[in-house]
This record gives sequence, structure tokens and C-alpha cells, in this order.
Amino acid sequence: MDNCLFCRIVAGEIPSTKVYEDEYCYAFRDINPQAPTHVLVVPKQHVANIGEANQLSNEALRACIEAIAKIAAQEGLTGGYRVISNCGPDACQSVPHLHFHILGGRQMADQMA
Ligand code: DGP
Repeated sequence: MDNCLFCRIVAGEIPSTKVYEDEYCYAFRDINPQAPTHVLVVPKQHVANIGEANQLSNEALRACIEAIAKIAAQEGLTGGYRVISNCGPDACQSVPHLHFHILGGRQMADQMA
């Protein structure tokens, strides 16, 4: 998608701090970190949110999910981490390209929202 921010980041048209990449997904540091480690994992193929995950191949979906644990290990998140994927307006999704937030490096609040 030409005008999608995260598609443009994946394409290298907008700079980002890469954390991980494979054939199917790309991960980079969030511009507005909410925790000492805050990484976004996105599929390279454009889908709007988790509600459209069935449009991804099994390989792409699996790569995104498996990337999360790889990145957590790479980032040294031995104490655990939180994974969030906001979907739609009620969840305050601001970028309509599926992404998984990985948050770690501090104790998370026990309330999720
Ligand atoms: P969400 O609200 O779940 O759609 O999260 C979108 C996240 O994307 C938000 O935490 C901030 C991040 N973000 C927005 N624009 C940019 C950008 O240009 N670069 C990077 N690295 N992150 C961005």
C-alpha cells in the first residue's frame, strides 16, 4: 500500500531502527516507547489489523508470532514481556497495518487497559 506508514518503513522509504527481519516480517523500535524495550513487529504484507490475519499465509503469520520470542531473547527480556495488538478504533489503533507491540524491561501494570 503506497500510503501506508508501516509499508513505507518496511520498504525503507521512512527510516526506522531495525531490530529483526526475515522473509515475512520486519521489527523496529517504536518512535514513542512506552517501556525500556518497545518493539513493533509487522508483516511485510499489508493487512490492516489482526482481524485480517486470515489474509496472511500460514508462513507469514507464523513468522510474525515466532519473531516475538526471538526478539524478546535478543533484547534480553528474561523477566517476561507483554505483547499487544490494537485492533480498530475502540482499541485506539492509530496505524492501520497489523503490528504487535512487544513491551518489556520493566514490571507491567497488572491492569491491561
Ligand atoms: P497503535 O496505536 O497500536 O496503532 O500503535 C502504533 C505505534 O506506531 C505507536 O506506538 C507509535 C508508532 N509509530 C507511529 N509512527 C511511527 C514511525 O514513524 N516510526 C516508528 N518507529 N514508530 C511509529
